[in-house]
Amino acid sequence: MKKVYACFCTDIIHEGHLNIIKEAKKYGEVIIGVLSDSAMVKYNRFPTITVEDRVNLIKNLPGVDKVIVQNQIMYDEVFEKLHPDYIVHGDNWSSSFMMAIKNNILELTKKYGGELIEIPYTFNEIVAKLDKQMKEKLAMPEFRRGRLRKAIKMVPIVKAIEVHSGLTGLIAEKTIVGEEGVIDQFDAMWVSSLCDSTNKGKPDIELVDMTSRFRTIDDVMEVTTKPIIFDGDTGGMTEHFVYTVRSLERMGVSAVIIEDKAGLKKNSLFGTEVPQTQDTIEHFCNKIAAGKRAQLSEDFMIIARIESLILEKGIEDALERARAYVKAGADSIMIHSRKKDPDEILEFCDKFRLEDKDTPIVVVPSSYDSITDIELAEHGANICIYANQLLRAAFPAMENAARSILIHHRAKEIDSEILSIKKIITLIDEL
Ligand code: SPV
Ligand code: MG
Repeated sequence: MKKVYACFCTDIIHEGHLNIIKEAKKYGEVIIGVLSDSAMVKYNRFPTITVEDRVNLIKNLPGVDKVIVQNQIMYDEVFEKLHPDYIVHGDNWSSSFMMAIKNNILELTKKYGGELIEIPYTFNEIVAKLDKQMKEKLAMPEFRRGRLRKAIKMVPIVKAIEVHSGLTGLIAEKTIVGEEGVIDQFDAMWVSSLCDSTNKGKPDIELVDMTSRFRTIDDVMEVTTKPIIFDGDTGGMTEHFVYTVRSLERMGVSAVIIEDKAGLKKNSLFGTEVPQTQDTIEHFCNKIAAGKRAQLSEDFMIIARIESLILEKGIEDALERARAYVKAGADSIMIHSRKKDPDEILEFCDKFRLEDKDTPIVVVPSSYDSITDIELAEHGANICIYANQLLRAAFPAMENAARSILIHHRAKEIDSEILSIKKIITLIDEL
């Protein structure tokens, strides 16, 4: 009996999946791979049911002989262990990341034998509707809110990218790479105070009020499903912070990060170049505890941000604060640095991990940008925030376009460097 293999990355079964099974059955014993949680995340399909439930769902389908869990998007392990005679896949290799999968399968068939059978991808109204419903479920506040805690458990390190509008939200949501056989995408979004303020032409000094910051969150949420980490600055007065926590939870935000500064907050990347005061441990702990008491949902996270290294108070001060903030109820801690090299961040992470194995650590490698998120994960970091790169990329590109038009008295010279008119009018899908 020949072995026929197909991999499913889904929480629901529709005609397309049944078609694949029907086709596969013609060739022999049908083995279906259920993509694991961590691999599904990379595939832009955050699981809404457990892997066990997905296995059971598929086990009971007519025509299926065996179900296994496929741990990686790529098929190497499947070929090594199973030696399938046929791989059945829909012909939806439209994007570069899907092509990476096709190339992987073709290479493996050369090495191990076996044949790829491509069948026309089922695309009809019902399939499209089911697909859309699944996406919409992911965007619901109660589901989105819990996604960050789940993601921390699923991936080696949660990669968050800064967003400040619907458009940047779409970039965070949809950008997927498939280079060198590795499929990757961002796991979460960061609503940065620096970028949200700068985008509104205002300084990063807690001047943009919460109503306006929430408006940005809403714009992002309208067009995305990924979890949101909100930069709550100092959290303001404790009496106000408790209301912010409730509002963020209700919206479906997954976490707020508040920093231990007092008085007029300036951006951390100024360091000691401008006067900045660190809050007392006691006062900041009270703020964290009040936020935790106000919280109604279980999955929302309050993350305490330690500014000791920014203010040159040293690692020991940072560690002392980390301990106190965790004790006060912080679900996670963020450690920040504006040094060019990552040494002090790594030293902090290593030392903190020796005494606390569980509390997630958040890092923001804006200044120390030579280290990779993979290396930071090896030192115990759980969330890596790329805090300002989208806005920093957009500004010089926009300024360049404005200058070119002024210099040449026309737009022709800049045209080849900017998005084509055809692309801009079709960039956003209509419902
Ligand atoms: C932000 O992005 O607004 C931050 C990170 O708080 S930093 O700008 O480095 O302070
Ligand atoms: Mg900020």
